Amino acid sequence: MPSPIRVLTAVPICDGHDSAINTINLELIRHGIEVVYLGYHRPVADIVRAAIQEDVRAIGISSYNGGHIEFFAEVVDLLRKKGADDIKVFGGGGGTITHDDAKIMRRRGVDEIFFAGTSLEEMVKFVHDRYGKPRGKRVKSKSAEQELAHKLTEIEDNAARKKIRNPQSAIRNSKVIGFTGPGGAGKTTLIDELVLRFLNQDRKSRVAILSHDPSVIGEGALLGDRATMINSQNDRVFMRSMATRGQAGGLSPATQDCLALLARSDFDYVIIETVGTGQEAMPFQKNGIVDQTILVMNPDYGSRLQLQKIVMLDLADVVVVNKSDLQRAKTAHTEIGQRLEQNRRKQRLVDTVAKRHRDYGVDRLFDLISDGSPRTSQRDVPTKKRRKK
Ligand code: B12
Ligand SMILES: Nc1nc2c(ncn2[C@@H]2O[C@H](COP(=O)(O)OP(=O)(O)OP(=O)(O)O)[C@@H](O)[C@H]2O)c(=O)[nH]1
Ligand SMILES: [Mg+2]
Repeated sequence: MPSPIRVLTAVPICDGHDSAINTINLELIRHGIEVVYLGYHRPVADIVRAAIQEDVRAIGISSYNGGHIEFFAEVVDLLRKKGADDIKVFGGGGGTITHDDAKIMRRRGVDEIFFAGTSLEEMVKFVHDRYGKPRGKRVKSKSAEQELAHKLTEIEDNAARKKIRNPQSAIRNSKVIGFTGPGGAGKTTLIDELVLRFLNQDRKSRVAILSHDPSVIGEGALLGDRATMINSQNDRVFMRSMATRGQAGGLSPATQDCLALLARSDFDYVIIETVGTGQEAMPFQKNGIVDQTILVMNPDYGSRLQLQKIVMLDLADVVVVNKSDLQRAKTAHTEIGQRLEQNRRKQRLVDTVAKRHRDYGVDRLFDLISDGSPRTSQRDVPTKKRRKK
């Protein structure tokens, strides 16, 4: 089965009209397309950076507050400048984009503009017809970032066709940190706050994030973690969103290989976020590549009995009670603390409020994971040079 088409959608800077794009995202997903949604109020540079890292076929822009001729053209021009003009641009904006405007926009490199009254079916058909054909041979990448993005696509496509996987390399440059936990516990918000600290700690450090959202084989998915990210929209951060494409357990069939590639690329830290998981999940392989696992809990997990069933509580190196601003957080801390005591392992328990800037708990968590050098992994993998600090 061919891999799903991947597109990125966004709303331009100074524009909060996201109702149209939310409707269109849903329709695209329902018809087998993977949509990386970047959110609203997004500048050109963020859109182009994300599109290149995600290696999407096209960018769909929904614009209502004017300035669309310039904005769309700037996206096309920056893609060209970055040697990424294989990524196409299309979009709409109801009655705010006139037919005359659209003519100019097409001349400046935009593939298609959809007007008020167009059926959703027509737009989905356009995406399938225009961006659904297999990609031709790819031209040489203009940047290391683009090359990495292309390789990740290759791994993902090959995993789908069950071809030989990318050989695992023993060489590592990065510390790999795995985040897992129930849906909505605040994993992405927390990662974004930690990224801010990684970037501030060392002005040269680079971070990669591999983020997962659920999907069924051959079907679409909303890859929405980027929309929650603020600090991670940064040239020193490489973020890639992956759909699980039918695999249970919170990761995708291509995760291990993509992770191995990222870990031997030029990043100080590689952070992986699983799909929101339940009681059964043990997403990270026992002898795998993840150096440290962080379980992010919501204070509202139910009762003590639920805690007994959560397997990840036995395995995580650090357990975070996020949303500790909520009423139940104190009880949650006590109950989880008692549960961890039974394990008789050196596990850490940290309370955080990820949505608050400069949160003391997030600082503490940062100290626990940024110990300067990667912990020797379970496989005793030799660590190649670390970037000079
Ligand atoms: C809903 C709406 C709002 C909602 C937004 C809710 C939300 N979260 O999106 C609210 C009430 C919050 C709002 C606020 C404002 N709005 Co308003 N809003 C609208 C309204 C009524 C509908 C837009 C819409 O969502 N349509 C539904 C979509 C699905 O249909 P469509 O627009 O016809 O689009 C079709 C195609 O173009 C295509 N399409 C659209 N986008 C894309 C993208 C892709 C990738 C593809 C493939 C296709 C596609 O899909 C549709 C298919 O039929 C329009 C007026 C109008 N009738 O268009 C004004 C309008 C866009 N708003 C306007 C204004 C001025 C504002 C405010 C500045 C008002 C104010 N003074 O505070 C604020 C700004 C908000 C902000 N932060 O940016 C103006 C813009 C004027 C301009 N550009 O010259 C408009 C045109 C109203 C007007 N006539 O003055 N607004
Ligand atoms: N009250 C409170 N809300 C928070 C906190 N951290 C995150 N949130 C909110 O919780 C919601 C979910 O946050 P995400 O970071 O998207 O959670 P997630 O675990 O990544 O979610 P999935 O990827 O969908 O599993 C958002 O609305 C956040 O603003 C916190 O410390 N306190
Ligand atoms: Mg998330």
